[in-house]
Amino acid sequence: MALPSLYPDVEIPDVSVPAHVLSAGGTRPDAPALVDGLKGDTITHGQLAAYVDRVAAALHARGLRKGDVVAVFCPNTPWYPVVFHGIAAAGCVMSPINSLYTPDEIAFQLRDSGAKVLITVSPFLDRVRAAVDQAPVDEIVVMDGAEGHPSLLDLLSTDAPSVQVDIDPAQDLVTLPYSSGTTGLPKGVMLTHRNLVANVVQMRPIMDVHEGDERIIAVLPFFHIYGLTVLMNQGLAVGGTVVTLPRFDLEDFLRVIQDQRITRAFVAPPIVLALAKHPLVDQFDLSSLRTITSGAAPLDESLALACQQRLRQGADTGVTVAQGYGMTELSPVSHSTPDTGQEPPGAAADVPKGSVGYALPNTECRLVDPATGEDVAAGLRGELWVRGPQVMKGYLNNPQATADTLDGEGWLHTGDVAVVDEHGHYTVVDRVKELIKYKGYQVAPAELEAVLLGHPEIADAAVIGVLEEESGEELPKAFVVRAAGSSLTPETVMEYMAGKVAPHKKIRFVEFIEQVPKSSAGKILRKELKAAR
Ligand code: 4UV
Repeated sequence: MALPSLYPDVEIPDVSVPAHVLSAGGTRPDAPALVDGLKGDTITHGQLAAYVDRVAAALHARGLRKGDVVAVFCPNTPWYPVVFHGIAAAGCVMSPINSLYTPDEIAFQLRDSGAKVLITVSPFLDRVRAAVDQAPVDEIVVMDGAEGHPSLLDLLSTDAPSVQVDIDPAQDLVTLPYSSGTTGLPKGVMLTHRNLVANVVQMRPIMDVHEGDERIIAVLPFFHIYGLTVLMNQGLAVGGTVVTLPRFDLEDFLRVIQDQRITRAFVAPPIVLALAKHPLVDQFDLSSLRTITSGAAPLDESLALACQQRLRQGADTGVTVAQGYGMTELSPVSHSTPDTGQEPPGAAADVPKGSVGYALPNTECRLVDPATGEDVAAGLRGELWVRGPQVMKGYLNNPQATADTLDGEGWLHTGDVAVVDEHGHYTVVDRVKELIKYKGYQVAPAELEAVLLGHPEIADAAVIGVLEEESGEELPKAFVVRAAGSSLTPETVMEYMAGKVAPHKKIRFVEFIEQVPKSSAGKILRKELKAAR
């Protein structure tokens, strides 16, 4: 049975992402849209719209057309949104690459997405060169300039005429992030203009938005869909100021909150942990914060409370620690706890701290027993299925994976297990998919297994996540079958992997086994490995 949202539906404007998100450029042209948290450089809403127009014109003049993929590989800076919206306004599709990726990982995404152009920054150029040796692109734009490459300034100073691309928001893709979904290798997640516009609009009723007075700290990366939709696009769409940090450093993070009078922080659980426990926190005035929203991995109830209590001490405004739930395939948000006063009509009870709150407007849910495909009885746990305008179009060039995740009735099978109480509060309690999450980042076991199998002395391998009690993090563990005569040690396996994959995907434990347990169809029986460890 479909459980509707408790919020009334919102209307989703039938426009492109830039048309929706950049509208503040018309109403508040002089207000700051983007601030570099470390350097202070500022782009106003008016400048942002003008720069986006130039980037779109320049890309068009270089021959890029609707549907062409442009990969972006750079840390958070005020220029990232300029580039993203420029690509989108040209009708092209932005595929964001994780800043920590190795050349092999970059090459995989360039090849799989069919990217024609790659936009990056000079400190990343060594990795880019090694990647494009394997997966060539037509052109590499180096934002801050490098010999032999066009720079962002070159794009911005084009005198090419403005472009008006005819975009069909419901069909045309705007971004192609990569996610392993419930199983297998990372796949291109096809998100349309409508998916992203819908998700920005769907968040509105759960937030007590102070129009034009929202100051959001963007420390989570824009290359992850949480950063792209929630921090960047939601923040800009309400006429707010998005303050960027290129990486997480606790002291910088606290200083920027204090100095920039940040009102909202969207973070992942490790940052909540730091806010709750780290002594540095007491040295800064964080009283401007109204809401801290945690997402991307489970947030422990007592940790959320400890963080909220600590930050409320001595502050005039009562900061709320909230939680959102999302998934790349959901653009990404389907659930969130509301700001005070933004509860659905008639809702009385406080949202429990461990909960991910209510389903957003226009979002239907089901909780299903994966074994039978039937809805579970009220109050019981089941796999969360979601249907709504934020659900992806599908996986790029992968109809089988699409059909396995998105059924014929439009339900996205999340692979997460949840319960819902009588007040409509959802709590995520488990995960039935293969995915491992490390500090909020995706780690796909199948991807690590493929890399392990590339080692000549490894005959077979399987990867699972093991919980580290203290941090609450899941750490990737490899079970390895050595080839005959191999003298591999756990250390040599870990070293080999560390050279091949991004730091968050590193194998942290290795156990040698005789045989990987598999079903008769050849599927790794991960449950058996989990039970045996
Ligand atoms: O695909 P992905 O990497 O996507 C995300 C998105 C997280 C967001 C997005 C918008 C928000 O407002 C927000 O609060 C969080 O992480 O990984 C998707 C998987 O991450 C786990 C779950 O297994 C998803 O399928 N996950 C994400 N959020 C939560 C979570 C959560 N609050 N509690 C438990 N697991």
